[in-house]
Amino acid sequence: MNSIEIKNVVLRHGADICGIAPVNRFTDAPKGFHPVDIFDKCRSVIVYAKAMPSGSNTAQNCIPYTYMNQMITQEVDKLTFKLCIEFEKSGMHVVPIPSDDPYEYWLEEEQCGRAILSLRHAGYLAGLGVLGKNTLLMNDRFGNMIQLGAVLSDAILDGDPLADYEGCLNDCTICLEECPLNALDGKAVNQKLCRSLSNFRHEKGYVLKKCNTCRTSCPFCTGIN
Ligand code: B12
Ligand code: SF4
Ligand code: SF4
Repeated sequence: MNSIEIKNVVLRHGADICGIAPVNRFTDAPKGFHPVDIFDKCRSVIVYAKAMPSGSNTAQNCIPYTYMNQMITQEVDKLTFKLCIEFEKSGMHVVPIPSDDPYEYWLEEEQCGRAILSLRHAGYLAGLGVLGKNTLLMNDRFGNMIQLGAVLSDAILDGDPLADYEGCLNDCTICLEECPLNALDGKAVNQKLCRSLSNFRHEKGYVLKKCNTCRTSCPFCTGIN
């Protein structure tokens, strides 16, 4: 399959956007978190996303958004699973990247985790958007309301151009100001602070998304106009 055929397969299986990043674009990935550290024959990273319905953003209660977040994560993981089956049938060797959990890197004291591959960076390198000061990837059509997924492939494929649109306005600091925990500095998120709300542990054992303010307060939450 060539790059166009691959992207058509991904879109046909339910992704809203798809792009390809040749592995040589990942030179600045931290050691241990480069696609080749996961799959030594990786030549291309196929990155895609599903747009998340935004109605739950306006709920006064965190449960609808928590539910949507769980569902879209499962949807993207199911999509990745189906793509692996289809690509393998065509003779391609692919390695899946989970959309969220699990990952191994974990600093307990700092409450800081790191996925085997940063999907935000992979999405940027595949032309799916630009990184905002809230650290999220924003796409021109769907804003930051996208759930990312990826597979690593041994095929040498044509890369998509990087997004050429502007993301954050220079003087915009809404997400930094609106974060209730001051967890953002414009470049990274303090995970220990953020997790207390974004991954709030309810006494019944549920993990609730009690905060998504940096996402929803962004003027480009659902698209860049
Ligand atoms: C751990 C994690 C978190 C952590 C850390 C978030 C973060 N910004 O990294 C916490 C718990 C805080 C979190 C919260 C949320 N998350 Co989260 N999270 C992840 C997860 C599982 C791993 C991300 C990770 O490893 N971060 C740690 C490292 C990579 O980040 P870093 O330390 O800043 O990295 C630095 C360097 O190491 C270097 N670097 C690292 N890798 C690479 C690679 C290359 C090529 C380069 C050049 C550089 C580089 O650059 C960084 C800046 O210096 C990803 C899924 C995934 N596989 O990517 C989802 C993910 C980032 N989360 C997501 C979402 C939606 C959220 C929330 C909005 C959920 C909510 N509450 O509603 C919040 C948003 C908070 C925020 N502003 O980040 C989405 C983002 C979608 C998007 N539009 O960008 C993702 C991609 C899940 C998905 N599949 O879509 N999350
Ligand atoms: S999810 Fe909430 S706590 Fe975490 S960085 Fe965004 S606004 Fe701050
Ligand atoms: S709120 Fe403003 S600064 Fe933050 S990500 Fe959105 S555009 Fe960028």
